[in-house]
Amino acid sequence: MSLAELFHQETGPLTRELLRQPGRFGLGQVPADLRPDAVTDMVCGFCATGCGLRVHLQDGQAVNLTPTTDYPVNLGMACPKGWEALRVLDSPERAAVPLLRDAQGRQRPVDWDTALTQFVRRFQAIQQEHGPEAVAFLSTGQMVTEELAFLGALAKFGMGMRHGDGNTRQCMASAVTAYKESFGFDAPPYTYADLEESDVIVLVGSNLCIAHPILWERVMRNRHQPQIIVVDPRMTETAMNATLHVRPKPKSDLALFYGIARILIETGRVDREFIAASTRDFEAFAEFTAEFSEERVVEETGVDADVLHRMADMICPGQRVSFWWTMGVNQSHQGVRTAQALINLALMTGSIGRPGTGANSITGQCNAMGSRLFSNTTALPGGHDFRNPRHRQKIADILGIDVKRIPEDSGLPYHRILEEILRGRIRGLWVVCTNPAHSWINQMQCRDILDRLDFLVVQDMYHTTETARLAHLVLPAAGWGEKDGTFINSERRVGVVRQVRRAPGQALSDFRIFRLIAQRWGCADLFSSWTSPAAVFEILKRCTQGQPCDITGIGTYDDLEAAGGIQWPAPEASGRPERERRLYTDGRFFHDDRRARFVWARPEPLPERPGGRFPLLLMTGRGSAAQWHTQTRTRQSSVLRRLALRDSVVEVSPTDAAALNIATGDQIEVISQRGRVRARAVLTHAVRPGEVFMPMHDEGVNRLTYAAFDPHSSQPAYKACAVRIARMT
Ligand SMILES: Nc1nc2c(c(=O)[nH]1)N[C@H]1C(S)=C(S)[C@@H](COP(=O)(O)OP(=O)(O)OC[C@H]3O[C@@H](n4cnc5c(=O)[nH]c(N)nc54)[C@H](O)[C@@H]3O)O[C@H]1N2
Ligand SMILES: Nc1nc2c(c(=O)[nH]1)N[C@H]1C(S)=C(S)[C@@H](COP(=O)(O)OP(=O)(O)OC[C@H]3O[C@@H](n4cnc5c(=O)[nH]c(N)nc54)[C@H](O)[C@@H]3O)O[C@H]1N2
Ligand code: SF4
Ligand SMILES: [Mo]
Repeated sequence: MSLAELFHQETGPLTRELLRQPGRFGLGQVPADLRPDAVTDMVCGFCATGCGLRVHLQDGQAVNLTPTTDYPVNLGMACPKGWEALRVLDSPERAAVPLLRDAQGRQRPVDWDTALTQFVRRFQAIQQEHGPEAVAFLSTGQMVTEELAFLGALAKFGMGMRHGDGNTRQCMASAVTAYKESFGFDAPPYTYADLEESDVIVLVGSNLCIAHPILWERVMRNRHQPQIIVVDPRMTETAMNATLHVRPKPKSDLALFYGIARILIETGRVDREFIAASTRDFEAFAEFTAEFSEERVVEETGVDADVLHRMADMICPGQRVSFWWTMGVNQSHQGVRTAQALINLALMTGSIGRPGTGANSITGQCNAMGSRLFSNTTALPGGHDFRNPRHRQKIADILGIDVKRIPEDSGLPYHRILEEILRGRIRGLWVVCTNPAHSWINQMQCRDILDRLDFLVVQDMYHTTETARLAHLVLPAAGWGEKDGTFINSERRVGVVRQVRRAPGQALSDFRIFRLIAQRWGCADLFSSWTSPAAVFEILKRCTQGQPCDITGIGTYDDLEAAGGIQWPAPEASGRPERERRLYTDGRFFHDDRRARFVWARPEPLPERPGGRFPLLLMTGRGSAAQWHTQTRTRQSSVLRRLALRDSVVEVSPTDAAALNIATGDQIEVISQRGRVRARAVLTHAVRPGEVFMPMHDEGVNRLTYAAFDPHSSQPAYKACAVRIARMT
């Protein structure tokens, strides 16, 4: 039985119940005493699809929601998380007061005044003793743009921090680097309509049915009877619906795509005109691909020669072919080059800039794209470069600050920040809107590192997250629906979110918290114009002027709501923005010579190869459409809990299970060099002999993972480590 089947067995009765009684779970019907008197449209706060949700209000407070029917993203559809978005906000786990650890090590409620005093006193003391670099921050792709920009600016320009990174490193870093190197800017080309306009849709390392269910619905609306190629070592829900499921050995994608490139080149199925006009370095790339003979590719990937040729036949020029990738590509020791191998295929077949085409990275978190442009971690606001003096001066002028306050490089990436904590050079950490004590790779080491901090501050909606439990100070934050701002979705659409209810207890919006900290820290004068999210949106717009992501033409939040969101770029002079827009329609990219680059590298062996005592390869990823990451939010909804698997599971092939006398449902142990976790065995041909899969939502999973990183993007390679399984003794 596969995870998908088990899922249907466990959740089928509820689904039927929901269908019979649509009103009971808040799906559509509002109780008589809660008649809404107004509605407001806003964007969902879970995934980067960015669906529009219509929130029904009574006396200004949310009483219900329905998917917005005319929003260009979701066209009236929503997945279970969207439907339950309001409900997860009500929970005894919500952080409602600040908590401070006392001398006995217990977290005690304190008032905001005490919390802020401690925050400033402890962090400033660390900086005075060990230098400003001894305090760092970890940010997020899940706060509104105005907040994550405030955090980045406050920390680096106001509080003197050098190092800060985001959970987007876990997620998008490889795509960002790939786009920057290949196109000259982190600019994904597509609009979601491309899913409906393709003749051929190539999904690589993406389980769209689970992770982006509404995008899968968009695929289902495609009237061109598209061929769907799914490249995934596992038989996922998405692969089950493919025309062609290509099943390479894990992390052999590079060889596969170079092999396809060679076939296309040798048979002359490339777009010579596009290559000549819009790209560079094709000839050298073509020469390189000659190494990838059919025999070699079959050997390295385990993909049959006829499958290889069928795939090549489907993606030749003339067709509208779109390539889409997610974490099966990014979370790899060669994530950047794998993403670029797909970009190369799109470039050489001219599959870019036209409807139904593109080399398209799908992002994960609701505001990963906002974080990429405005978080002030790897890039200065508006996609500017820390190392470029002109860029530093431009941002300093717009913000009205001394350019000397702007660091001359981007600071350390996530894993290097943790290393510096281990070395004792970083001693204070401010974690905002992310839960590294569950989500970061190799928890055994991560927990040890977080334990070494002199002062750990966690700012979260819930006081029960794994990281909040370790904190010296917990700052209670408002969540989605409890504050205003904007998100940018995967297709570069800026959408608005609104406050439609009050945050519990003394919880404050992250925006308010940052303002209070600026005052207490003594740098409020730098942020005197950062008075509200709307005011910050104006500042951020100015930061984008003249950049590929120029949004100076966007008006107010109300304009965004009325337009159904607006995709960047939307420069001031461009007039009324269209509903859909794609990039590179003129074949010009963002490098100085306006040409895209072919970029490639030889495949490298897995950092931790299965063998000996650990003969199996563990893959990890999303488990169900009802579970969100570390589950702090989704476990608060009884509906979502019932739509998810009840306990930790591990998919095992029947062959491996038989050798160990394991049956479906058995509690087994999954063991790596670093740790062991207990899970229920699910016997399934969804994984092959030698491979196992576990959803990432259970806290134990990252006790197993091996901390390897892509050298160019520093993104963790979550999807491959060596394990063994054993019956419980
Ligand atoms: N329900 C739900 N939806 C979500 C999320 C969630 O937590 N829950 N999270 C959101 C976020 S932040 C993200 S980043 C996205 C992630 O969305 P996806 O990337 O689609 O999800 P994953 O399951 O992490 O990984 C996708 C697939 O990669 C495959 N894979 C593993 N190794 C390889 C390999 O070597 N090659 C190839 N080709 N494939 C491989 C896995 O088998 C898996 O099916 O989902 C977003 N949407
Ligand atoms: N093994 C394995 N590990 C993985 C992955 C994998 O595929 N396999 N995927 C990785 C990926 S792609 C990602 S994106 C990460 C996600 O990893 P995390 O970012 O750690 O996961 P979340 O559960 O989304 O954590 C977000 C936190 O922010 C809080 N929060 C939500 N909204 C707000 C707000 O408005 N303000 C504040 N202050 N707090 C808020 C939530 O309660 C939650 O605690 O996990 C990574 N980890
Ligand atoms: S698909 Fe993503 S954005 Fe749409 S409702 Fe579900 S979680 Fe929200
Ligand atoms: Mo992600």
